[in-house]
Amino acid sequence: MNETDVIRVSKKLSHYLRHAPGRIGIDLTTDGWVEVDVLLTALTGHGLRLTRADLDEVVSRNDKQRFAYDETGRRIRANQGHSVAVELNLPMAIPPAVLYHGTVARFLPAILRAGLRPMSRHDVHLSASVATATAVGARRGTPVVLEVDAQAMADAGHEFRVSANGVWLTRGVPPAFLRRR
Ligand code: HQG
Repeated sequence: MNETDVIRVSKKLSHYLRHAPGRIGIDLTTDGWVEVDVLLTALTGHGLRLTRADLDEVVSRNDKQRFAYDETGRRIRANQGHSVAVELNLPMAIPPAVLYHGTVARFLPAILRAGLRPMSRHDVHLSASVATATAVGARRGTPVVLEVDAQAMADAGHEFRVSANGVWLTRGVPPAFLRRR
């Protein structure tokens, strides 16, 4: 598979496994899984003919490791980023002292007033590295990176989880824990 195909298939998988399983007539379990066979059949029915080997390739080559198989290898899910109701059952984790969030200047007034909110996703997405946060912000324009005092948040009882692909997740970040970098 060439890189363009991997990206094209990844985008479709992200869409179906995070946001719109109904579009291809599949159901996700409450923790986000779908049987690989069911997924491949549904994709074929919607014009995307993939073998299991193709899917393996996309899962392993995806730039952000967005997808994972369960321990049996028979089910697949998106590691994070859902808008459909799922409970990923990720364990709580102790965050690094500082985490980063990439956004753009036009959202800052609202963010500094209301804090970081999950918007259409389940959680606010935070990164352990400035570079990743910068890339996330750059999807929308000139990136602005916010520093999150994750240690103070954790001390104050806010819960953090980390997805299988290293994205830090929390339900919201009040403005008091935010600082423009
Ligand atoms: C902003 C991609 C106004 C927030 C990326 C962001 C990431 C507010 C946007 C992952 C706000 C939400 C997530 C508030 C937050 N008022 N705007 N109170 N609070 N915002 O896409 O973090 O490719 O849902 O700053 O790489 O940009 O999908 O979140 O700009 O890891 O795997 O509202 O998505 O990964 O946008 O990106 P998003 P995000 P994937």
